[in-house]
This record gives sequence, structure tokens and C-alpha cells, in this order.
Amino acid sequence: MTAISTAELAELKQQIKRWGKQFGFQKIGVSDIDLSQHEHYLNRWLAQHFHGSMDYMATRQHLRTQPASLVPGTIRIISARLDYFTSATDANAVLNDKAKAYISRYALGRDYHKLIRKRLSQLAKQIDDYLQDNYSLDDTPEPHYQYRAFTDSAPVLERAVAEKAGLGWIGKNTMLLHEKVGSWFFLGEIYTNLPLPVDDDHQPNRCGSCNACQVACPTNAFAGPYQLDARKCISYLTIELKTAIPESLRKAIGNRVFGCDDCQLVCPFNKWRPVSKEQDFSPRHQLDNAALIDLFAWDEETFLHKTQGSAIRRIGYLRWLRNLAVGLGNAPSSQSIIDALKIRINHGSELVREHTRWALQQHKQRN
Ligand code: B12
Repeated sequence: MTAISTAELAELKQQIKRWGKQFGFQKIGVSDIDLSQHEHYLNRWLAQHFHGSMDYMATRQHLRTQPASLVPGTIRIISARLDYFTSATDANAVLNDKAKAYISRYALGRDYHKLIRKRLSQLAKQIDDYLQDNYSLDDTPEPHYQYRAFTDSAPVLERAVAEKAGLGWIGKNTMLLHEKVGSWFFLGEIYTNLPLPVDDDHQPNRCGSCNACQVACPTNAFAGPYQLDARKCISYLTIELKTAIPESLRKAIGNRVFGCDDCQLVCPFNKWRPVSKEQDFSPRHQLDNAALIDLFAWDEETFLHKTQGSAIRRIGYLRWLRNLAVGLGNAPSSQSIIDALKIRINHGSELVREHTRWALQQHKQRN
């Protein structure tokens, strides 16, 4: 492998950051692969079963804390931030209108997984082309430099590596926070054996004595600062959980039918959030301001059509109806809502029937 000098690697890193911006990323940072501090946190979280039915969080645990086990040869991780808060109907206005369906901001537009993976792969190709062109790697024996792009669904501790790369600090709500832009962003990574210099301009933890997120969580899912019991988190209950939503938590869910943003909406660092210009993340099908009964009336074909290329597609039609039934059970009583629920009382799925019965029961008790 042609030796690239330290100065050339430092210049290459700055070049990668410029290319990252061209691919739409707001910030790029580089870290090493030592995640020993987070291994303890992850083990403690798993030992308390805070991962609930997310078995994937426990099965390949070591790969998560040892990047070089996931991709042998990895010595550096390039982390990338992509903002997603686009202009949409005010979140609190929808949350406060109990006949409306609240869909978390990250899922209003196009699914971010494919988009981020594609752009990171393009960035990796740009880096490799540059090295090929400038260091004529072709006529040197293998191994050349390697790149693997990841976002969300891989056994990667994304927040931990992004924190090490200077993209922000892990806040008490476990979100990665940046002092100027808050937490409304996605993360993605490139694992590589390119010996880039690491970024050491770490963001200090600015949570201080604030505990707004801890107090605001509708289901009290925080076992303490930095510790989220996912089994109680509305995002987990409406997205990850495949079975019945525990009755004891249904009221607190309110009209949140896909994901939850409460611990972000109250965070003081989200006050000045930038509005993303990413057209792909703009709300589709007025999902930022939809009535619960309208969405509950969708047949499966409409659901599949309206959620094409959206993160919502992941939960499938039955869980969509399950979540909406809970929302309708928490909505102000009206004949139209009761009629909409009665239409699904004999639905083919027991999951839908049971949550629909529960919703009708709520209205019966209230009237
Ligand atoms: C599993 C998962 C979930 C689960 C569990 C969340 C959780 N906190 O673990 C559920 C389904 C609940 C969830 C919800 C959401 N998620 Co999610 N999720 C993930 C996933 C796949 C793994 C997270 C993980 O490793 N959890 C393991 C536990 C142990 O980690 P942790 O709770 O974050 O704790 C860490 C720190 O708090 C720290 N820590 C623990 N204790 C202590 C103590 C101290 C003193 C300190 C300093 C640190 C510390 O160490 C732990 C390990 O790093 C990541 C993608 C990825 N591969 O990383 C996306 C990811 C974290 N999710 C993301 C998003 C956007 C969300 C939602 C906002 C979506 C929504 N609107 O509904 C919510 C936010 C809820 C929340 N407050 O976290 C983004 C976050 C981006 C950001 N700015 O931080 C990620 C990075 C996906 C992506 N690629 O963009 N998610």
C-alpha cells in the first residue's frame, strides 16, 4: 500500500468533510474505534432488559462495541450527520389536537435508510477514486483501503461513535445533541482502514441540571438520566413492538401513532433547530396534519401506496391500525369516531380487534 503522509491524510480528511457537505451532510467527523466506555453502558442496559423485544440489540452485542469485529481491519469511523427537521404543521399543535394523528418528524417524508446509505457509499467511492488517482493504488498489492457504509440497522453504536467524532454529546434523553442544532438529525457511518487523523474537538455535555426530557416523557420511560427503558418508550411501543401494547400505557400514548418526539420537543437545545432543505424529508400525503379517523379508514392497498418508500411501511398494516385504534381510544368522543371504530370491531386480526374493543370501551366509560 502506497504510504500516504500524515500531512496528506490530514488534508484528505478536510477534503472528505468538504465532499460530505456536497452530499448533503451537515457535519462529518472521524473517530477511532475504542468504545470500551460504552460497552459497560450497553451491558447494563441489556441486563435490565431495557431493550424489550429488540433481540437484535442483544444478539450481536460484541459487534456493536468492537467495530473491527464487525468489519475486520477497521481502525477509523467516519460519522455523518443529516438534519431532517423540515417545515411541517407545528408538532405541538398536532399533539394538542387529540383527533389528529401525531407521526414523529423523522418519518413524515422519505425513509432515511436508503438515502443515507447511498450517499455514504458515493462518498466512499469519491475517497477511493481520489486515492486511486493520486496514489495509483491499482498496481500495489492488496489490501487496498476499504469502506463499509452503515446507518441505523447495523450493529453499530452510532451515538457513541458520533460523540467521539465531535458531532455532539449524548444527552439525558440519550439523543445525540449538538449545541447549535439540537438533535433533529440522523447519523450514518463509514467503517474504514484508512488511518485518518481523529477529530478531538468533542462537544462538552451541556445538559447540566436540566431534566426537561425526563419530566416530559408521557410514559415515564427514563429509568434515570441517560437510561431509557425502551419497553415504556412510545417510539418502541408504536414501531418496534409486534404484539399488543400494554393496556397500562395506552392512555399515555395519546395520539402518537408512529414514533414519539416529546423528549426532543422540550429540549432547550432544539429551540434553534435549523430547517432541513432536504426535499426528500418533506411531509408526504399531509401526514403531518391528518385526522385519526381518516388514516384508520385506509384499506391495506391505500396503506401500502401511501407508505411506499416511508419508514412507516416497516410496521405493516395491522400494527398501523393497532396504533390508530389506541389514538382513537384517546380521542374526544364523537359519533364519527365511534362509527369508525365499530367498522373494525370484527376485523380479521385479533390484534386490531382487541385494540379496537379497548378504544370503544374508553368512549363508553367516558360517556
Ligand atoms: C434501538 C434504537 C432505538 C430504541 C431504543 C433507544 C435507546 N435509547 O436505546 C427506540 C425504539 C426506543 C428508539 C427510539 C428513537 N430513536 Co432510535 N435507534 C436505536 C438504535 C438502533 C440503537 C440505539 C442503541 O444502541 N441503544 C442501546 C442503548 C444502551 O443506548 P442508549 O440508550 O443510547 O445509551 C447510550 C448512552 O446513553 C450512553 N449512556 C448510557 N448510560 C450513560 C450514563 C452516562 C453518565 C453517560 C454520559 C452516557 C450513558 O451509553 C449508551 C450506549 O452508547 C440506533 C441506531 C444505532 N445503530 O445506533 C437508533 C437511533 C439512536 N435512533 C434515532 C432516533 C431518531 C430515534 C427517535 C427520535 C425516533 C422517534 N422519533 O420515535 C426515538 C428517540 C427515543 C430516544 N430518546 O432515544 C437516531 C438518533 C439520532 C440522534 N440525534 O441521536 C439513531 C442514531 C438512528 C439514526 N441512524 O439516525 N431507538
